[in-house]
Amino acid sequence: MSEGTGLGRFVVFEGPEGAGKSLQIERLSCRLSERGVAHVTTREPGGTAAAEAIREVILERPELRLDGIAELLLFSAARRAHVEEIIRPALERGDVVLCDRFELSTRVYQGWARRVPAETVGRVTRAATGGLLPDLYLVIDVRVSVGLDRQWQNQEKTDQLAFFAPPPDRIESEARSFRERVRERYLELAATDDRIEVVDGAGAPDEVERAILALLEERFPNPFRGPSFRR
Ligand code: T5A
Repeated sequence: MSEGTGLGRFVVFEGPEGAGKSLQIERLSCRLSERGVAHVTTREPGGTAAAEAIREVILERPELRLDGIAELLLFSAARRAHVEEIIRPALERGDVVLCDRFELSTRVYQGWARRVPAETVGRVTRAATGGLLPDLYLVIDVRVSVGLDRQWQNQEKTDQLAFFAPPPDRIESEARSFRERVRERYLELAATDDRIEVVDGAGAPDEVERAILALLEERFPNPFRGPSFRR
């Protein structure tokens, strides 16, 4: 953790849509529970009532016109509430925080794909986070076509349970070239920053999970190394 007084680890899962972030967070959370490790799982945008309300505006109202700067400000407002109410208190208690997306998403989606200047993204983000950065970003990398297929399959499961399928959200409705830019940017940033590790997300869920556990055990023996993490 770059700031704060607690001993908790702050691990963020990133990657393109449909990469398998939520699934792997759920699995890691089960592993930590088995070992009695105090932890919190959360997501962006979201995690608090205010941030969930902002999420609805940003993602579920694609008819609203928002440019890259407006998106940056909204994601950042949600992040501010999330950091102050959930993430920082959890880290100060010494809990592990597993978060689905954080400021790397903003650098990639608003900064790169929406072309908001990096300096603007950096300044707004620092105001929102107070300088808090994760110990590690785990980027689950999949080809765009794989992510799209998985989202479709997920959608099919939801459709069987509901009369009306939700329409694609603001970002999901973007063209495939937007998704390609997103994926490329994650890989470029990972190549220049040791806080960012890339995990191949193409294999079966168990295989991806094993790769994530191996990486975490190596980076943070405490609290991730232990017999119950091995199958
Ligand atoms: N955003 C977010 C910004 O633009 N700026 C920001 O600052 C932030 C914080 C968030 C959107 O907001 C944007 C980025 C996003 O577009 P979201 O709904 O939270 O929207 O979207 P995602 O985070 O992309 O969530 P997804 O659910 O689409 O992707 P996940 O979580 O990566 O994938 P997951 O785990 O839900 O898996 C999808 C399906 O694939 C299966 C799962 O069971 C599920 O059905 N699956 C696998 N199948 C086969 N093999 C595997 N290895 C599998 N792993 C998962």
